[in-house]
Amino acid sequence: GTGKFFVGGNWKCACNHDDYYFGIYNDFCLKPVQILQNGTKDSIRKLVADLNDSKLENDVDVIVSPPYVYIDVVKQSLTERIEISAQNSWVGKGGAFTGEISVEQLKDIGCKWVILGHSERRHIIGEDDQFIGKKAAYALSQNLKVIACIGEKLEEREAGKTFDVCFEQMKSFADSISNWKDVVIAYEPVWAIGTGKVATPEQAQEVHVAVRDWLKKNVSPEVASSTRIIYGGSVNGGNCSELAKQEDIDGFLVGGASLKGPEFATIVNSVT
Ligand code: G2H
Repeated sequence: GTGKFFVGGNWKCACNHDDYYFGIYNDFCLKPVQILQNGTKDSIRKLVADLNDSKLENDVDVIVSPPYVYIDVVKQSLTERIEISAQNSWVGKGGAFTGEISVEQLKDIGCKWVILGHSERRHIIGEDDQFIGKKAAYALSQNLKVIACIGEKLEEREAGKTFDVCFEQMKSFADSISNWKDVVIAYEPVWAIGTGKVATPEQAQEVHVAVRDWLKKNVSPEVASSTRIIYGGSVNGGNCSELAKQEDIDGFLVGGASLKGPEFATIVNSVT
């Protein structure tokens, strides 16, 4: 692998693990009764306590990404061993942008990272490549590190367009990023997200190599050999070690399975 193994927990809109896979997630978290029971101060307190109790291998960067409203309380109660990421950020300097959260504010409450270009923001919220690229440039300019997400939809994979789509998304990041040292790329095939259908280690490896090769040709050999490319999409305690063995899988971005402390620790400790 490349660099230090990197495992991020993306808590998303804080659904409970089981509902996330078996009910709510497919309706984009719109079932109010279940939502009321999950992703609350109580469930987050429990998750933080479990993470504080878990034994994490030393040689891994570990990050969690709570919903905005819980970042401050998580930052104050979570072990400093784990860094905090936001799930999104505003595209420029803060100002009159109702409902948005600025990079400056995220830095102020102790965030070190932001996830940008997640497929849920691309395909549900409608953020486009250019907007996401601008967000990355602004976050990096303020020293907020970026987890830059790419990935193809099922129909794109079936049409043989996986590489085209990923390279196009890479291009818009590359057009706005000049310093790659604070960037981690997350390859998350959309068909594998929250579906329980994980990519096979070979399927993931194939895209990771292609992305690294793209970086080599389009950015530089140095960036290609030093930038971590992590995999996301239905990673869990059972499938992580096979994936982690792949040469170009440098870590994971974990959704559903990051909502259970012990399982998340198993994934962190799958470092090879
Ligand atoms: C992909 C992933 C985390 P999950 O979105 O970013 O979610 O592990 O639930 O598929």
